[in-house]
Amino acid sequence: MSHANTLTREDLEALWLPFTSNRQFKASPRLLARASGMHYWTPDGRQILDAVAGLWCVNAGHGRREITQAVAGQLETLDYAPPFQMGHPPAFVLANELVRIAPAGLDHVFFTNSGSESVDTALKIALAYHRARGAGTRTRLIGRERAYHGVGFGGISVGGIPTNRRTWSASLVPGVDHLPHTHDLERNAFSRGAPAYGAERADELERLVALHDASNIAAVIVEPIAGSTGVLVPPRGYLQRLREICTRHGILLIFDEVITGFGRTGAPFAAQEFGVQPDMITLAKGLTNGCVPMGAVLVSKAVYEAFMQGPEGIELFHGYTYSAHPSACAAGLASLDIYRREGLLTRAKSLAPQWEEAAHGLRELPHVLDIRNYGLILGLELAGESGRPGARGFEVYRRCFERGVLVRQSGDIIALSPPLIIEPAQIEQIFETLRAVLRER
Ligand code: PXG
Repeated sequence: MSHANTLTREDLEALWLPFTSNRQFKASPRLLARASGMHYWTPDGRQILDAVAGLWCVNAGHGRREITQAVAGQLETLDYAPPFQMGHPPAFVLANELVRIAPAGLDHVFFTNSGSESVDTALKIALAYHRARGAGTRTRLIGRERAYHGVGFGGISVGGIPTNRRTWSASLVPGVDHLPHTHDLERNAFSRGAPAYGAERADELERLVALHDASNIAAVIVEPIAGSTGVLVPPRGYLQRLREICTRHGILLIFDEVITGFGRTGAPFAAQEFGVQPDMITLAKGLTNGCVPMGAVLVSKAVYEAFMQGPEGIELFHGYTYSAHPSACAAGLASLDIYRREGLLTRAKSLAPQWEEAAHGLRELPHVLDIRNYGLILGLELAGESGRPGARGFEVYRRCFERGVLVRQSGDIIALSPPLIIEPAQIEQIFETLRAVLRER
């Protein structure tokens, strides 16, 4: 094995990279060697501005000593503790800290190790909740087209990604319906913030209730802003309407805030930003600033209490070896501390006007079909090359990397979500780079 900085083609072979074109990558790999603040460095010393916070997770920027020291200290003090029928203090402290910043009424926390696990956990809680209340016929789950809820069988079932549904079609969880997505270029292209049109798409839920009867429906899960499938911002009034319909029919509403959580929209959680109260929120990513894998489900008092009314014994037959792992709890506590001290959970709000202005300045460039933004999130939709879907998006991604800016590509859509510590000059650098790359083509 060669030194990490001089990997040969052969050294690349054993690793099967996730969500990656392995053959293409191994033919021309992109490697990162270290990171600090807003930047990565490649093994040959090139500085890369991180415009995606790693993968929507490094909200306080890279290499934060407070976090690495807290994790090291925790591992030296208590490296591991079994989470079943046992506890350790940082787990309780972190749960309390999360409840403190969560929307009022979401008073309980179940820990997982990833967004995918958080989603599957929330879906299982929803089903078990109805059963605990004697409403065991409520088994149907409702997701949405173009939704990404991770890679578990539950998540890909309520998700709305055609590739998942094609590849694993016979193994998806039964009894799932999908709401239509809200993406509407015709009416909403170049919206600034929440688009004006499309709230009525929430009414599709009424249609599903009429079809199946509410007594068979357990929960609806949506990302407040869909991230992975290209940054789809909810039309004004849409989430409110979903909430009203769920409430009217006793259906639980789950917000998947794996991406929108921890300040991305300008408030701690999108639920607060949009003024809509879900029954559960799924979290991961920014929870530990990306340093240690961890996820969580925030649960309403009503849902939690329903479990506590049942017979004595284990109330929820669910959990992970690494639920509330001490190192993750330490990373979570240190991250929340930084977020609070540096005002990062609301900083996106003050930067959003500059972000929006700079983003919409790309409007007249070649191939630009849409620009959509919210908080410190951007979706830049490009016209695909004919017969080669995703090729233009990948080329823009590749060229930005060559010019020292890391962006994220989803088909022909470029997504941006920088660390929330970003400075105005770095916002300019991101958009100047995109401008130069788009002009080249
Ligand atoms: N829910 C949402 C809304 C997500 O965005 C997950 C669940 C799953 O989280 P884990 O931790 O299991 O990966 C996610 C993950 C992208 C991209 O390119 C986004 C995610 C993952 C990979 C790529 O935007 N989000």
